[in-house]
Amino acid sequence: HKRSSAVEEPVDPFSLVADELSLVANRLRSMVVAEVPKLASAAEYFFRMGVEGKRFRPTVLLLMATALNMHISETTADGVSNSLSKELRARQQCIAEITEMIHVASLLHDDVLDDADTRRGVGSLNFVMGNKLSVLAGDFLLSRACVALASLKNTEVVTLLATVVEHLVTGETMQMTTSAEQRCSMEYYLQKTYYKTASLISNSCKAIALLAGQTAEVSKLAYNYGRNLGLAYQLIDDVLDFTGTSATLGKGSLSDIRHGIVTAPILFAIEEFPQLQAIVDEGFDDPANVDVALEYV
Ligand code: GRG
Repeated sequence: HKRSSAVEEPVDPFSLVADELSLVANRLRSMVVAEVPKLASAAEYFFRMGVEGKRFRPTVLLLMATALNMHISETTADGVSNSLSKELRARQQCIAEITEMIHVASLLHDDVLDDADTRRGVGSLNFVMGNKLSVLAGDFLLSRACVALASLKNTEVVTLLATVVEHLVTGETMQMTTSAEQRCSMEYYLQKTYYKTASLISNSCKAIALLAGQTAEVSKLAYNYGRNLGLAYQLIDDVLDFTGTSATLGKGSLSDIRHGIVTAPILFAIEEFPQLQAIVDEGFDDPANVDVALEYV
């Protein structure tokens, strides 16, 4: 919020880092150039202008960097420290780039697993270039992310973000292999959601804090902030799957329920209307069950 005016007007957080986001987007385009033409066009597909997505993660990370570097910029009157803070900011931008490459890699693999045909309002990469190139492009992006991560020469940060990839795979596997008992458990849903969505945001926030030389205590706060934000982000994403349209989502709605995946809106609806439980237990292969569940949600 603006503090100068008497009436506080909300500020669009994206506008605060808009210029830096363009810089990050340009750098990303140069970081994902592959040698072989087919792989090159596959890898750059979601970094093209206009299909870069919401860039939520880089935005959060750049804002986090602004907040956590305060103590450094406030004490820098001389040129030397100023160049140090510029170098720090460049390293934090690198975290934003790595995070986005890991995120896009996960989207490419996810669309293959789900056989999705649209993403970000255009054909998914698997739809346009096939499953094989999509998987390889995802692998390629992960490799480029690893190389960028290594260039930061900070083993704690490498470990954090390498572990995130394990978490993404774990969350996706949990979603694919849910037992009947786990299907309607809020605890299982939150654990899966942490792995699938919140881990990338929380651990990259922590990496921003560690690079800023923050204490373990502050780094933990950055992690907790990212964790809660990530969980909230996925909860909203799950609600939008019920309430959104192809135009607002950039892909079809009701994807979770049609894949038989039980998300928070259904879990909350069961709490309020216990009779929904029997329908959910029967499953959503029968389109009539989908319609009944939608009524309750
Ligand atoms: C290869 C890293 C890797 C992982 C494989 C497939 C898989 C394991 C994980 C899938 C994880 C996944 C897709 C989680 C969903 C996270 C999520 C909320 C995606 C949508 O994020 P937005 O809305 O997308 O920020 P945009 O398009 O705006 O970037």
